Amino acid sequence: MSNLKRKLHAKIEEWRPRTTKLLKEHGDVVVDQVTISQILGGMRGLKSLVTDISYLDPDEGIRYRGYTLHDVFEKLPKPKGAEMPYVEGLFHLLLLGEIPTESDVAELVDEFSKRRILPRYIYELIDAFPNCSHPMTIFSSAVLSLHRESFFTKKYSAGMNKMDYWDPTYEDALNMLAKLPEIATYIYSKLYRDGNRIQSNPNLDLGGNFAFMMGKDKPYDDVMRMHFIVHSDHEGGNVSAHAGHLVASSLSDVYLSISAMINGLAGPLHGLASQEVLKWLHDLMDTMGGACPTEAEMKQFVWNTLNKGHVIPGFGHAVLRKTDPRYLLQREFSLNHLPEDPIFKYVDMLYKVVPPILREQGKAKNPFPNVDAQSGVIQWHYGVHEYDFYTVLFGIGRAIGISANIIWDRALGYPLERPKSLTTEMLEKIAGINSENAVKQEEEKK
Ligand code: NMX
Ligand code: MLT
Repeated sequence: MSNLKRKLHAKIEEWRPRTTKLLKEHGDVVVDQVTISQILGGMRGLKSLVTDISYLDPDEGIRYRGYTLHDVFEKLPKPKGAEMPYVEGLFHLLLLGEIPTESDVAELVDEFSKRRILPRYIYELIDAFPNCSHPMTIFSSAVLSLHRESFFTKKYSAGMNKMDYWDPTYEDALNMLAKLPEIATYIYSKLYRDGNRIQSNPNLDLGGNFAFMMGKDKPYDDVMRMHFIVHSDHEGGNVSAHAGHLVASSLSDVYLSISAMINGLAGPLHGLASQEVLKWLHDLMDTMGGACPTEAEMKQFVWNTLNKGHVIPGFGHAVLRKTDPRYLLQREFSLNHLPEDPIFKYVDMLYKVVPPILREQGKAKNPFPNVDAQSGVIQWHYGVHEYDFYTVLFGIGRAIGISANIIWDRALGYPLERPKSLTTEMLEKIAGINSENAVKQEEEKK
């Protein structure tokens, strides 16, 4: 058994009594009340999920296991000469809540490397897609198809004690995470490089190997380490995290659950916004004939977008009420590495002009930029111009956090998720409204 798995087992044994005590002795304690606007408004702000992997404060932003992003980037071990930490170290942190040592990370780098090989049928599956397919569709299908490799599913059908569910889930998670860079870069070479594929280098860490397979030189390895780390988790209620957790709650294995997570991420209000931002910026560039717009022209473009009834991609958030620290971190990287990039200059101007406009419009609760407003610009700068691929990159990062969550879901025995739904009429009754329908039905009963 690896050190990580041994330590995880000990942590699980230590943690279980806390959940059991809460449930058995304090199960009736009221945490929150629910209003009609929450029920009709996408459950916004409803405290009804639990995760110990990360917590999102509306003003401060995300903390992974209690660490701010700044702490995470400062404390996690880095490859020699690298600016950004090992992604494998982040997985250790999310899973155990502890900053790993250099040797912890080395062990995990080795584990990932050993598990990275894809079965032949995954290449064949990817090849079978028409080239006009969206890369997220192929990505999700490839992960879904790996379901036949699941240890959890095999052990479950053979009969397994509930207390052991976490173990094959852990094995599935590591096997899947190690394969995601291979899947993603194979999709990239099929769709955008006429199938010319660069084989992986088993001596590199996940971020380094990803850059290698993309055929990119330094500092793209650091770009990807940063990218995967900042996108890995955003507490439990965002669409991708919630989709992954929900599907896993029926004891679907990691592959089925992460495929669902990817499908949630593929929507334009969630992860697809990273591609939407670049698309929108290129529309602006076309309008400007490539020239940098003045502030007044930029404002007009933003208003035109709003007046068409469209959202400004990369701005706003369901929970955050300040600029996303993930945006700021990537902005800092951009200021250091690509300050003269024309698209970065556009993004920088948007940072200034969009918030006052969204405030003036008076709809968005948070007028500030989110993670997606910056990530694509960096990819573009380093030559990844196929922006419909950006959400796949988000997906690799997010799978790291959601896998850690699913392993803990299994370890703590979280049950099938099954909230109760009501009808509109029931809500009307609760609100004291005598709707036409309610009156009619009352009359019919008489
Ligand atoms: N541009 C224009 N209108 C906006 C924006 C925006 N960027 N953000 C919010 N609004 C509108 C929103 O559409 C809603 O309008 P209506 O009342 O007509 O339905 C109103 O403001 C209130 O929305 P909020 O309560 O502020 O936001 P909500 O929690 O519903 O949605 C987002 C959050 C992130 C979906 C929303 O801000 C948005 O659509 N942003 C643009 C897309 C985006 O960047 N998504 C990525 C989010 C991060 N991620 O990676 O997932
Ligand atoms: C995320 O990273 O999941 C997004 O910022 C959306 C969210 O947290 O709701």
